[in-house]
Amino acid sequence: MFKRVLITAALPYANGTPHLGHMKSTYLPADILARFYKLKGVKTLYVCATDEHGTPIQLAAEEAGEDVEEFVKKYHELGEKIFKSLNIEFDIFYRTHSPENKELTQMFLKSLRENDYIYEKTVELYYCPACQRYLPDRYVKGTCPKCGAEDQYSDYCEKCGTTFEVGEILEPKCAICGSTPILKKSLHFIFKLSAFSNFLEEWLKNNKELQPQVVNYVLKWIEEGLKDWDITREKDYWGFELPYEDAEGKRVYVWFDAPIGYIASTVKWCKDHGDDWEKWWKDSETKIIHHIGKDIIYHHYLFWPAMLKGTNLGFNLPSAIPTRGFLTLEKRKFSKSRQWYISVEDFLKYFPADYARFYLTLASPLSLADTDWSWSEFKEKINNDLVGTIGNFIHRVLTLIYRYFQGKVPEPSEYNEEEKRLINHIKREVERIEKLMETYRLKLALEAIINLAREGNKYLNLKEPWKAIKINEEDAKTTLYVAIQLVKVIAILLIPFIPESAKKILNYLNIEGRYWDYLKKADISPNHLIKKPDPVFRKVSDREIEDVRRLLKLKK
Ligand code: B3M
Ligand code: ZN
Repeated sequence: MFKRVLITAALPYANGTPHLGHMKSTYLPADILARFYKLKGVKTLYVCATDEHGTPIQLAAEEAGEDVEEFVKKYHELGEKIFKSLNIEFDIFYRTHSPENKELTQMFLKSLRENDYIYEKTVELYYCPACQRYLPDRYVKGTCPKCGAEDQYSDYCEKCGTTFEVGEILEPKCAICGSTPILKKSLHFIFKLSAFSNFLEEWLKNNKELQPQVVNYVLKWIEEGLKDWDITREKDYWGFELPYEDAEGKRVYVWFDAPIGYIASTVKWCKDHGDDWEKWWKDSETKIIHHIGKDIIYHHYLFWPAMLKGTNLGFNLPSAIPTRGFLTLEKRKFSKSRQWYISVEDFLKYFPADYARFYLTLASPLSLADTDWSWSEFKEKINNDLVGTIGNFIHRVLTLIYRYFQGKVPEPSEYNEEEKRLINHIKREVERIEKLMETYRLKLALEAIINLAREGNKYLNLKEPWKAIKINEEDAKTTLYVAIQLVKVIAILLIPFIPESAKKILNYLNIEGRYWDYLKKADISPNHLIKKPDPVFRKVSDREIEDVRRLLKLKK
C-alpha cells in the first residue's frame, strides 16, 4: 500500500503554448488522476514546470529579439494561464531555470561522476564560423551520403532512415545562416547509459504497472544495445553549467536537467508548504506516476530511471508512466506552423472547459495509438452522452423531487427486485470504476459513468414516477429516493473529469465535504433538502460547430 502519490506531467517547452493535443495525451489524464486521489483523501501532489533550456528556445528568443530569460518567463506565464483556463490544477507549476533545479542538477552530475557513470570523451562538433557558435545536429543540414537525398539533418536521413555520426553528411550547411561549418574537437561528458542495461531490463520486466505495449518497445531497444549519452553542450548554449573543474564553462544538455525539474518543483512546493521533499522521492510508501506523450518514451523509461538509480542517493523509481498517443484534428496532424490546431483559448470562446475535458477523456485511451478530434463526434458525445444521458437523468430526478416533494428527499418503502438489482449494480460499478482509475484507464471509467446514467434513465422510464405519483405515491417516493442516490454517485464520480459541472450538481444536491465517504458509505437521507435545479449542460448547436470549423479554415 502507499501513503502518497506524486503525479507529474511532461514539462512543456517555454517557447510555445500547450494546445488541446497536449492536453489529451498528458495534462488532462494527469489532472484527472490527481483529482481522483485527492478526492479519495490520499496525500497527492501534482507537479509540473516549464522546460526552459536548450537551443530551440535560445534561437526563438533571438528571433523574437528578446532576452532569453525574459522570453521563457513570458511563456511560463502564458502556459500557466492556459492550464488554469482548462482547470488543470497543478499544485505547483514551476520552472526548470530555477535555483532548486540548478542545485539538484549539479548534485546529480556530481554523484553520477563519483560513481563512474559519467566519463570524458573528446568529440567532434560542427562549428559555424559565421554565426560563431557550435551547431547541434538539427542545426546542420546536408546531403545523405547513402541515398543522395538533399536537405537532411546531420544525424539522420528521413528518406532512407540512415543515422550519421558527426562529419558524415555531405556538403554540410549551417541551418541558421547557410554557411559551411567546420569541425572542432571538444572534451565532453558522457552518461554511461549502457552500464544500466541489465538493471533497466529487470526493472521493466518486474514492474507490473508499466504499460506492456511500451515495455515491449523499450526491451527491444535494450536488446539492440543502449548507447551512452552525451550530456554536454558548449559555452554559448542556454543551460546550466557543469559543476566540474575541468568543464571549462560547458553547459548541461536540456534533456538532462528537464526530468530533474520534477524533483525541483517538488522541492519548491515543499519549501513553500513546510513539507519534506525527500518523503515524496525517497520514501517507499510514495508512488511516483509520470504522464507523458509517446514521443518521449526513451527519456522516461531509460535515461531517467538510470539517472535516478545511478546517483545512489536512494531515489525511488517511477511506479508508473502512463504513455499516450497524439491527437489528430479531423484526421490530420496538429500543426502550429500550418495553423492546423485548436488553441485552448479559441475553444473556450465557444464552449465550457468541461466540454473539452469530457470529449478529450473519451478520445484518450491508455494507448500509444493516435486518436482523432472530430467536430461532429464532439457534438455527438456532448449532445448524446453528456447532455442527453447524464444531464438529462440528473435534471429529471432533481426537478421531480423539487416539483412533487418541494425539494425534500422522499422516504423510501421496501425495494422491489429491480431496485435491489440496481443498487447492487451501482455498488459493483463504483468498485470497478475505482479500479479503472487506479490503473489509468480513464476513458473506460468515464464510459462506465455514462452507462450508470443510462441505467438511471431506464429505471425512471420503467417506474414512471410522474405517473405513479397519482396512483401509488409510495412507489414514486421509493423510485426518486433510489434515483437521487444514483445522481449523487454520478456527481461525485464526475468530479475529477468535469469539476465545474460536478460542483454545480453537488450544489443542487446540497451535499458537501467528504465526498468519497459519501460515495461509498452514506446515502442522502430522507427529508434532506435539495436546491432548485437548473439544467447543468446545454447542447452544442450546428451553428457553433460551423463557426469553429470556419475558424480552422481561416487558419489553413
Ligand atoms: N519538454 C516536451 C516534449 O518533448 C519536453 C518534455 C520534458 S519532460 C521532462 O514533449
Ligand atoms: Zn551559420
